[in-house]
This record gives sequence, C-alpha cells and structure tokens, in this order.
Amino acid sequence: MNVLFPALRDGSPAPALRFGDRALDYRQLAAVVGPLAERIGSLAPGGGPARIAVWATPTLETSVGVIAALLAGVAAVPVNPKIGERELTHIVTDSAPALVVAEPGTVLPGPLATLPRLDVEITEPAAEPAPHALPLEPGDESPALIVYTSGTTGPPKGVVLPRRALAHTLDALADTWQWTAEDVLVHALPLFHVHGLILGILGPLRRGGSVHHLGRFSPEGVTRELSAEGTMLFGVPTMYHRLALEAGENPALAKALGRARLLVSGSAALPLTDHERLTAATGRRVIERYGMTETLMNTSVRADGPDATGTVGVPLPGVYVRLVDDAGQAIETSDGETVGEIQVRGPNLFSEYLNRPDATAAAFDGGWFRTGDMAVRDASGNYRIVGRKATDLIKSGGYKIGAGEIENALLAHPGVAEAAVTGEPDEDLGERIVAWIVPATSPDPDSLPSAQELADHVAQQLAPHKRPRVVHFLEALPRNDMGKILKRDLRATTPTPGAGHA
Ligand code: MCA
Ligand code: AMP
Repeated sequence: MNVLFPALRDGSPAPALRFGDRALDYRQLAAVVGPLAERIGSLAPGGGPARIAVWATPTLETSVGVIAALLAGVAAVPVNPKIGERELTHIVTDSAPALVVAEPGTVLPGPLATLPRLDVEITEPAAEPAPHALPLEPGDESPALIVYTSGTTGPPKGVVLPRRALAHTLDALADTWQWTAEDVLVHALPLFHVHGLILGILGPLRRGGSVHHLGRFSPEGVTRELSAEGTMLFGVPTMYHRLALEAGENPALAKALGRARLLVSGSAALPLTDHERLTAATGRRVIERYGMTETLMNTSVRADGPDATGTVGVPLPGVYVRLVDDAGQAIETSDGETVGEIQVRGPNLFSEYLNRPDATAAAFDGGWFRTGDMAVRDASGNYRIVGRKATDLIKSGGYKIGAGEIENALLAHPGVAEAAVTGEPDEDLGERIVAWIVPATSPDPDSLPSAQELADHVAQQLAPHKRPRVVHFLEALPRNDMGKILKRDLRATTPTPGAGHA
C-alpha cells in the first residue's frame, strides 16, 4: 500500500489536475513533483519529525506542493491563506515547519516569512515530458498531513493523519461510490481541510482520474464543468443550498446537475428542504457522507444502494461504527429512535493530536474514537445525525469553529470586557456565529467597538470564516452561582440597543 498514486508512477498521459485553464496530466505532474519532492527531501528529510507548511491557496501549486511532500515522506501542514495573525502564530509554533512551500510571488505573513521558502515553479509543461524517477515512499504509519481543527476551547489542534488513513478512506470511497479513473471530479472546496484536499485532490489522483477545481465556488462554474466532462460534484451544504435555490430558475444549472453521475454533500448536514429542492429541479438525489478531520470518512450513502436521503448512510468498508449511550454502553437496537454518541474504530483514524497526548487520550474510549456527534441507526443500518454533544462547537459554511477560540480573540480587543459566543440556525451557512459582548467601560461612548470592528478583529486574528455575523451588546452576561456563563439563557436575553450585523 506504500504507493499512494500509482498513475503518477505509471507515466499515464491521462489528465490529472485542472485549475481554470491550467492543467497537468500524470506525466507532467510527475515531472513537476519529482524534482520538488527531492528538494523537499533534502531540506526536510523524511521519516523523521520534519514537517513543512504549505500555503494552501486553491491552486495547482498547492496541489503539487502537497503531492511532492507526500512523495518525499515529509508531513505537510496546509495553511489557510486567509488565516489571521493569532492562529498562524499558534500553528507555526506548534508544528515547527522546516520550510514553507508557496506559489512564486506570494507575500507570506510574519511567522511564515521568516522560514526557508520553496516556490512551486510550474512552467509551461512539455507535451511529452521525460520520465522522472520518483522517490521511494515511506511506510503506512508515516505522517502524511497535519490538519488543524477547532475544539470547544483553546487554540486548534493539529490532527496527525498517517498515509494509511488516507489510502484507506480513498479506497473505501472508491468502493462506496464506484469512483474510478473515468471520473472527473468538480469542486470549489478550500485546500486546507480534509474535504477539499484529501477527498477533492488526492482522491481523484489515487484513482488515476482527474479533478477540475473551480478556484472559487459559483453556480456558473458548476454549470460549466458539469456540462462538459465533470461526472462528480463535491460540496458543503452551503454550496448545495445555493445551487438548490438557483437550480429552480436556471435550467442550464439544473440540466448540468442532472447529468452528473454523483452529487456528494458533506462536512455538515444538508437540510431536507435542500434535498427536495434539488431533486425537484434536477431529478437527481444528493448523496451524503459523514466524516471528521480525525477520522476521515466514516459512513456514506452508497451509490449502488437504496435511497437513504436524510441519513449519512452506512459504515464504509473496514470502518466500525457504534452508538454509545450516556452510561457508556453500546446501543444494540436499530430502531431509528434511540440516540447515542457515534464512536468509530478502523484504519481511517488519525494517529494523534500533535504535541497533545492529553487530548489524544481523552478523545478515545478504548480503541474507539469519540466523535461527539449524536445519531440514531435505522433498521437498514443507516445512521442519521441528530445533534452534537458540545454546544460550544459551531458548524458554519461547513467549517468547524470553537466558541472558545472566538471568545478569546474577542476578549483580546480593548473595547471588550466580557464575551460569549453561540451558534444560531442560518439558512445559508447552517449555523451563524453570534457574539454577546459586554463592552469595556469607557468614559467615551463613541470609542465603544462597533459590530463590524469586532467582526474585522476576529477575521484578522483568526480567519474570516470565524468572524461573528451578529453582535449583541449586553450590560452583563447571565451567569450561574459559580460564575459560569449560561449560554442557553443568552438566546432568551433581550440585547441592549446597538446590536449589529457584520
Ligand atoms: C468577509 N470577508 C472578510 C471579512 N468579511 N475578510 C476579512 N475580514 C472580514 N471582516 C471575506 C471572506 O474572506 C471572503 O473572501 C468573502 O468575504 C466572503 O466570505 P464568507 O461570507 O465568509 O463566505 P462565503 O464566500 O460566502 O463562503 C461560503 C463557502 C465557504 C464558499 C461555502 O464557507 C466554504 O468554502 N466552505 C467550505 C468549508 C469546508 O471545506 N469545510 C471542510 C471542513 P473571498 O470572497 O475572497 O473568498 S470539514 C472536513 O473536512 C470533514 C472531514 C468533512 O466531513 O468534510
Ligand atoms: P471537522 O472536524 O471540521 O472535520 O468536522 C467534522 C464534523 O462535521 C463532524 O463531527 C460532524 O459534526 C460534521 N459532519 C460532517 N459530515 C456531516 C454530514 N454529512 N452530516 C452532518 N454532519 C456532518
């Protein structure tokens, strides 16, 4: 199983990657990644603790940089190119990359600018490039990627994903979706998370198929690519929601979606109303699959299975899934009603949280990973997710965001005395981030921060998708006798005037 991308070694002339009008076939890709993998290997020798950062713009360069790191056997840390100062400082300090890989000409922010830098140079590829010997790949347990993910409190944790987990998940999805070298995947997902990078870029390459990345999401881009060669579409629910709204009035989009072999949604729940709108407009059903950064993919509706709309389907081949009740007992019934926490075991799991043995240990119940997701199982073995254990985790636009990290960023603003963050339902984003602020007392009311200023502050410190969309100003936060903030009561609190949308 050591070879992650057989088609790269076979010198296949088939198309591999396309971003806009720039594309590489497998021979051209091998000719670019081969020398880059050698340079990465010489600067950050693989097989050891060495890691590199990849400035993960949605580009050919990012894909090439990550593939080269995988071939060199050096773990890659993909970094959101819109990341803020506070979060970037944490990631660079925690992962200590030996160098950073980026597109030529990009200006990198502070903590990355001081690292040695390797530019991914992709010159006009030769039509018939000379074959390039690729390095021997390391063992299955060798770390492939470190992806940062939010928890309820504290800064994001680095999830160490071994090559074994990547290979297993991608092969299990091939079986579940009948995903082959003939498929052309279309998507517009960011390349610093599992969904866009592992499923969306490495997935097609493991199959010897190809991906057309849109650069940024738009219904026009989806229409164009699925009207041409695209056979599969991946997206988060926010994207499918926008497609569902537009498909009713846009026959070209409806037709393009109707042509696709497979429409797959994941990263958050796709509401039934959007399923129904899409089916009404296109005659097609969207398949949902369920995964997590720590576990990669756990379950999916099968492409060759019965309709299971409204569920996340059945466990993937080789993955064990169970429901556990509050007393820690496995739930044996499949009545579609008894709710338990989803726990997962299998070769799809991560190895550890980087530098966090405490958090790694706490995440497991014996060999089972506790997902924190609550679900029921029906008589056909399909899982339906009904909620989440932690109210302090927010899923917005398919991104997982911890309330604690936003609260900490808000508290660092001089105009904020107290802060609490909650999520509330949002038709487009699934959930939107809401901040509840007690302003710092100031002799000058005009110097109090505005909603926009606080949103900009969070965007600058953490990342734009973590910014509050609504800010309420209060005189005090509701607390219990122990001083703990009562977040449930916040929703019932009448905010003081001055609330704003950002
Ligand atoms: C707005 N912007 C700002 C500010 N306000 N920038 C700086 N400061 C501000 N105050 C910018 C944003 O950066 C963005 O820029 C633009 O304004 C709009 O941003 P926003 O409204 O936040 O989002 P959107 O453009 O409407 O994006 C919706 C989206 C996005 C495309 C659906 O949320 C998305 O790509 N989601 C994917 C999440 C994902 O991949 N999750 C996978 C993780 P600009 O216009 O330049 O972009 S989960 C996972 O991996 C597991 C394993 C799984 O199961 O899949
Ligand atoms: P992340 O930790 O960012 O990888 O997000 C993983 C979380 O996304 C899971 O724990 C679930 O809460 C959620 N998730 C992923 N896919 C689905 C889905 N199809 N339906 C509902 N929730 C999902």
